[in-house]
Amino acid sequence: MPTSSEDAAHQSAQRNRVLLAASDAQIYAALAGEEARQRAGIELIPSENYAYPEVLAALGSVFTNKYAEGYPGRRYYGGQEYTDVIERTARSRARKLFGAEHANVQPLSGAPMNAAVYFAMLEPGDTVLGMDLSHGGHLTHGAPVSHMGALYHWIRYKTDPGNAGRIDFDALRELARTHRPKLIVCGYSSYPRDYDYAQFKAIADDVGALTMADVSHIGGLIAGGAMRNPCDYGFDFVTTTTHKSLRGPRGGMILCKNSFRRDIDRSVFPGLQGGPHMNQVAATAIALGKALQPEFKDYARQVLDNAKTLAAALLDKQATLVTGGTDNHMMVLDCVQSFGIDGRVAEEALDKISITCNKQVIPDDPKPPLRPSGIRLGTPAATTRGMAGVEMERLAGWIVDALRHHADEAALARLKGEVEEVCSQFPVPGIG
Ligand code: DSN
Repeated sequence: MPTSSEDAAHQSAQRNRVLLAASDAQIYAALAGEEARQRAGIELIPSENYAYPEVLAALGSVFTNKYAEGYPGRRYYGGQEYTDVIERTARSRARKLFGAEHANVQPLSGAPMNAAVYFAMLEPGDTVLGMDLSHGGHLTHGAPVSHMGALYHWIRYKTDPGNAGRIDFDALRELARTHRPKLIVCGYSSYPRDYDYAQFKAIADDVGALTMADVSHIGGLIAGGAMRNPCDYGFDFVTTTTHKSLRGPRGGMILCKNSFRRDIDRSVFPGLQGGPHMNQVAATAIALGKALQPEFKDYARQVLDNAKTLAAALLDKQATLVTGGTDNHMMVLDCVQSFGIDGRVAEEALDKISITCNKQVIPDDPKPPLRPSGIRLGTPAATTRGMAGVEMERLAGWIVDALRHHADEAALARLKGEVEEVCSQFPVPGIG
């Protein structure tokens, strides 16, 4: 029996949707189309997920109306009795989940989150060590096309093909000793392995560098206890987005030691951003609350189990995976080597069978970023829908069939039917 506040919430959500449908048919049709797309197919982009329904509710709430420059108890505008509650709650949940001394939950997303750390700790021209983009690093880890790449002197470390594509710590130590960076950044968006944070920290200590781990992809897997936590290794800064494996809103968080609290908070606001998006902060608090529940550990473990099962099944079917497999939630499939096609053709073939992935450069890719050699696959979203080992095995079969028969429209149509039939048995949180 719903309570009266549940009834009221239901009516208000329904009313808002009806209003939208009546007042802007064009946008409503796109929204309905996107819901149908998400329901019909399997999402394998490793950085995407299905937000909790409660997160969607908070994002669409009246907190979007509120300006809240400053921090709890120290705001520049009145009317903060509820915004302070949600921000304090989000910060304390983040500290508890990661074992961090301080959490700033205001970054609008991943790129400003990382920029805020750099602006807090670095002067223009300072030397930073970051992972090369094609080897798994992120744009904000010093890619030349980013403003951050231009502002600081980035030295890029790579993986070692002679060591199964793992990070080459000897070369990293050598680079650190030669260039004496002020900051060493680790973290990835396409490196399918866990990180040896102890080695990073030892190298940083050796040269007197600060340490930052950008765990945006695996924040939820760390929170769920399934992967190593850089906070346990004494990292100075840990950054994570909140919309990937954490299933929260699009946003970011910076975790740091108390000694950096003032610098980080001032760098986020007023240094880089204006008013925080309080609807996003409310949604972050909700996602962090969910991650504190015991069942979130099962989710995190299942994401990794599913990735291992999918990787093993792909390898069984003669696919080539960068590093030969995965320790985390994602894998990078070398389509040129496996199927003689580039990543764009592969992405388009999978789109046609309602499997969404993204084309992906592989280490030192000879091909350009819009026609790279690989694709990137990940399991957080499929796991959220309840898919497990059986579905992962089937997925591997569909993927390999589609890539082998990428020009055969009839074969693709048959595969699409099979994918969508299975998806119909796994509702999408928030839209059913
Ligand atoms: N776009 C995200 C990813 O896919 O990894 C990171 O910015």
